[in-house]
Amino acid sequence: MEPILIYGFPSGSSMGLVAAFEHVGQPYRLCRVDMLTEMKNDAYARINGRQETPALITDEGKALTETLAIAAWLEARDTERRISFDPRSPQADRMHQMMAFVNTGFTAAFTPLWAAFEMEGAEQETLTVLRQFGRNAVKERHGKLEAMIGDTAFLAGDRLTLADTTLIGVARWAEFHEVLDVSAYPKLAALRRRIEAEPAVRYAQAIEDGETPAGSGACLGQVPLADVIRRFGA
Ligand SMILES: N[C@@H](CCC(=O)N[C@@H](CS)C(=O)NCC(=O)O)C(=O)O
Repeated sequence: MEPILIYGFPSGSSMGLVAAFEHVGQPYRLCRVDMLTEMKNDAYARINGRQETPALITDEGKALTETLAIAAWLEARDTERRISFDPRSPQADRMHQMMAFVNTGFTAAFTPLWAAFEMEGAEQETLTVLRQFGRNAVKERHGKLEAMIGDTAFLAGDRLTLADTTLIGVARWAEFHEVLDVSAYPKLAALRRRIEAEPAVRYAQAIEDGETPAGSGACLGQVPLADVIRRFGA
C-alpha cells in the first residue's frame, strides 16, 4: 500500500511534511484532520496516543508519529536524494542539526502562546504571563535561528530539503500570534520567501487551504479519517 500522511489544519506544522512527500514524488495518500474538532477523542488516539498531528500510516500499515520520525522514514526512502543528502555527508549532518533545532527549541517556544490561545476561562493575569513568556521565547529562538542561517539559498544547501520543510509549517506561527516583526530577521524572512515559492510547498499550502491543486501526481488522493482509524487504529 501507499503511505498515508495524516496532516492537521489550520496552520499545522504537518504542512511541511505534505510538501516533503510531494517533493519526493513517490506515491502517497493524505488524510485531513481538523485539529480543533477531530483530534481530541479516543478514536483519534488509536492512531496517535498524544492526539496530535502529524502521523503516518506506513506502507506496512503501521502508525508512525512524531515529525522527525516521519521525516527519517521519508529520508530513508528518498533514494534519488530529492529532499535529503547521502546520510554520511556533512550536508546530511547539517540538515539533521537544523531539523532538530527547529523541531525542539524553535517549535517549543510557541507553546505558551498556543496555551493562552486555547485556554478557556483563564484569568487575564495568567494570559498576560503566558503571552509575555511566549513572546520573549519566540524572539529569542528567532534570533538564534537567524544566526544559524548560512549563505546558502536554503537551510542546508542550495535546494529544498527536510530542514526547510520542517521549518515552514511552524515559522508562520509568528504572524499568527502577532508576536514579532518578521522583517527584523532578514535572513529568515528571505529564506521563508524562497521556501514558500517552491512548487511542493505551494501545493501543500493549497491542500491545507482545502483546495484541490494538480500537484506532481504523486498524491493518489485523500482518505477519510474515519476509514484510516477503522483500518489502522490500534
Ligand atoms: N512532537 C510532535 C508535536 C506535534 C504537535 O505538537 N502537533 C500539533 C499541531 S502542529 C498538535 O497536534 N497540536 C494539538 C494539541 O496538542 O492540542 C511532533 O513533532 O510531531
